[in-house]
Amino acid sequence: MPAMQTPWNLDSGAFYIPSSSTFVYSVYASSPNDFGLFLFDAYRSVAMESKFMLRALELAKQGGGNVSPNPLVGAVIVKDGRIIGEGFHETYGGLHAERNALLDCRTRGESAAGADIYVTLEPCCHHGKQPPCTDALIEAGLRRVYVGSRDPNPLVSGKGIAILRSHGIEVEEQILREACDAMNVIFFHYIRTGLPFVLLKYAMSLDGKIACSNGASRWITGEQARRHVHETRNRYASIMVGINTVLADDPSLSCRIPGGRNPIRIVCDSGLRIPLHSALVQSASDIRTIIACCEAHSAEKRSALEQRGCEILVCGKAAQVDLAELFRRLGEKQIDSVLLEGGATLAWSALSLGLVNRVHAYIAPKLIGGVAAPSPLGGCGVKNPSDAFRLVKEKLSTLGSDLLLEGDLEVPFLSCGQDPTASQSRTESPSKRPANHSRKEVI
Ligand code: AOF
Ligand code: ZN
Repeated sequence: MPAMQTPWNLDSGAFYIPSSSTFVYSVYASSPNDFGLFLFDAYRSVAMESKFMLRALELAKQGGGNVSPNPLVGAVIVKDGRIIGEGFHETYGGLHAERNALLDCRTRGESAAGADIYVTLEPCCHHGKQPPCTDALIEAGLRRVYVGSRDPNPLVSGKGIAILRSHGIEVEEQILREACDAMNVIFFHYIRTGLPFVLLKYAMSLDGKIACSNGASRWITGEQARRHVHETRNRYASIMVGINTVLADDPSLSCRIPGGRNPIRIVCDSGLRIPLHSALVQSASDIRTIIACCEAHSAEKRSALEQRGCEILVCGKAAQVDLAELFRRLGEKQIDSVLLEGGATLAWSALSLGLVNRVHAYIAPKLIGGVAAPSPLGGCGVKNPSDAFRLVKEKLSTLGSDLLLEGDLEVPFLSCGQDPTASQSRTESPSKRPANHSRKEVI
């Protein structure tokens, strides 16, 4: 994330007046009048609202990796300009942020009656694993609720706010909404589509190679970039690779940062070729491992894999895994996010089916060369640069001597051999799109 420009100092509560406001401030400072006072107060209250919502955002992020497929939510209770309670959604199925903040109030011996609460997501109003947060806020006698994002969950979606208002609680919406929305991009996508949010990640040399022509790939990027990947693994529910990557690299796909959490490993392996001695199968009884395959597979191999703790998911009757079906089934299993780590065939298939939402491209300042050295995307590619899949909201950062280019996909759907002029919109559900591939490699 780019450094956020804030007009205040979080620690001291002091104000920094941006240049656009200098005029207003100096008018007020040189000759205080009602207009100047009004503007200054308005400015201060916006800054205070943002300051408390920023704190709620900080709290919410602490739930990262533990609440999936629920959203990250933080809450701060404020009375007379002072924080009297804080909380966040800590674990899936556990207390919601608002109830944790109310609990914190009680622990501190404070009363939330007449206080304001800042919450990054609209309070829920339904019975799920937890009772409605709206009930808790009404019972506690909160005066005002400041909300970041609306909850797109159809069970909530505006109803939570309406219930609070109908009980005489003031509700202010869209406080730091962009930051609150961005924090829950995975939840928003999952709750709207039922499909996991897919992040395609690859590390390549400056000449676009993910390995040398002999297959050697350790390491293309440096330590900082690799650590960043492990931080991402820690936040994503699952990590997926194709069988060719398993056969070439024998990866463990674990999260190797202190206190990190391993994502569920998923291998796209149409013919169940994964070796029983591979690192993934050997550790399948410790780390959940799903092998997606086609109907035509050996019953003997399947049972050997199952005995070692692998889950077998049969997706499609054709010779290759039906990726659209696989992602739908993963969504049904409450897997809300997939970190797609290659290889090139699987990455192209997912991209061309419109299943990829975001890309993280790590670029090392190295030149590898070699016609046979692989690049991040296989498949048949587009026929014209104007048909290329485009990234939007792109951002470039440095990690040691490597670059990270990230961005979101905003693509027309193009499958191999399809007339680009007949391309479909990405807003259409991938499950309805034709899987018109002419891939030669097998995943
Ligand atoms: C909130 N505060 O901290 C969270 C909310 O099964 P449950 O009871 O945990 O409910 C999950 C749903 O509640 C989730 O899909 C989302 O709509 C909302 N999450 N709401 O007010 C919270 N985590
Ligand atoms: Zn709730």
